[in-house]
Formats: sequence, C-alpha cells, structure tokens
Amino acid sequence: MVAITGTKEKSGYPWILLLLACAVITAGSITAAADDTRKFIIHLSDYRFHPDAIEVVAGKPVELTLVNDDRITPHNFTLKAPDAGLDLSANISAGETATLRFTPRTAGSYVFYCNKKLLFMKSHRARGMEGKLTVRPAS
Ligand SMILES: [Cu+2]
Repeated sequence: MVAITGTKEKSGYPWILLLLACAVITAGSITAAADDTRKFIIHLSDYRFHPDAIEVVAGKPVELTLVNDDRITPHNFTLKAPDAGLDLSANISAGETATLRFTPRTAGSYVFYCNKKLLFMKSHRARGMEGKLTVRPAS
C-alpha cells in the first residue's frame, strides 16, 4: 500500500519546479532554434567567459549573446581567424549585452578572447579571459 502524505508532497512540489528550472537554465546555454540557428549565451565577468568553450557546426548559423555581468569593467569578444572566414569583434560595456551573428564555414578550433587592457595592468586575456570555439564538420 502506498500512503501519500498530502502536505509533505505539496511542500516538496516547489523544489521539484526549482530543480527543473535549474536544469532548463543549465541547458539554456545551448538552445536549438527552429530556424537552425545555434544560440549561445556567454556571460563575461571577473576576466572570464562563461562558458569558455562552445561547439558549433560548419554551415549552421550561430548567434552569440554576450552579457557583461561586471559593474564597471568593459569587456570584449574577439575572434580573428581570417583563413576560416571568421573576423568577430564586439565591445560590451559593464551591465550591457551585445549580439554577434555569423556562420562558420571551416571546421577547426579557434581561440576567442577579450582584447581589453587598462593602462599598465595585465590585459584581460593575460588574466585568462579567453575561450575556444570548436567548429565541427557538417555531417
Ligand atoms: Cu575583458
């Protein structure tokens, strides 16, 4: 016999919703869109990209939403791989969001980084603000 204790079940319910919401948010960095565009949200803060590794497919359009979570520090997203047809750069002021759209054509692994540097301080890239874009061949 299964006894269901009504009040306990009800009090546990919101936690299940919260867990589900967390799962959705975690999976939300990689959202499949109906129009085939691969969408990513990258957060920039504390001299890091979150996530700092993203994987896309050659020939499929990509949309990167770049969110600067810092209060003062401006950041940037730069990816220079002219041989692969990738020449991306976007500045994102503190608290702001920018969007980059592109379609990678050549499979490979490409480094992106923040090009910001304040006077005599170490560059953001030198502090570790870089990541990797992996372009898989179209199947
Ligand atoms: Cu930066």
